Amino acid sequence: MSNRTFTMVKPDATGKGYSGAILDQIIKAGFSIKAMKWTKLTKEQAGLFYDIHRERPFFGELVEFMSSGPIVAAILEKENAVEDFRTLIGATNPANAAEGTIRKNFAASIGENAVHGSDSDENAAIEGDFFFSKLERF
Ligand code: 3AN
Repeated sequence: MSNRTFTMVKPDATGKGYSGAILDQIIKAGFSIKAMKWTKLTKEQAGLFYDIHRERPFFGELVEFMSSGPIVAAILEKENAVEDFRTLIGATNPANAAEGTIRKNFAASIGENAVHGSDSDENAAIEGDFFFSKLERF
């Protein structure tokens, strides 16, 4: 069990002006921010980030979407961070997300689902390293 996870506020949510409300919900749920940046991925960077999904039918759509506007990338800390954050964001498809979850509150569809949350401690470390150097974490 690790105490860190990685998140992105995705382009649908930044574009609708939800970044502040989403970060507020994350902080109120007990996560603290260890690194954060506002940035925009190129298609190539989005493809590398989602490399594990390269063979999935939605890969092209995912890369187009994730490079379509700015994102907020962040490393978060809390006990049991990965699992608790997945609970906080809710199911991948917002139609199936529990009441009060971030995706229920802010996401429109399975593709444009407002936030990313790492699915394992190993991926949390890989994803955090994708965006942040050691000098950018506090
Ligand atoms: P999660 O983000 O909940 O871990 P994954 O890992 O299955 O979900 O999918 C990664 C991302 O790919 C999702 N956040 C979503 O943006 C996109 N995605 C997943 N399934 C679909 C789908 N059927 N159609 C379009 N995009 C999808």
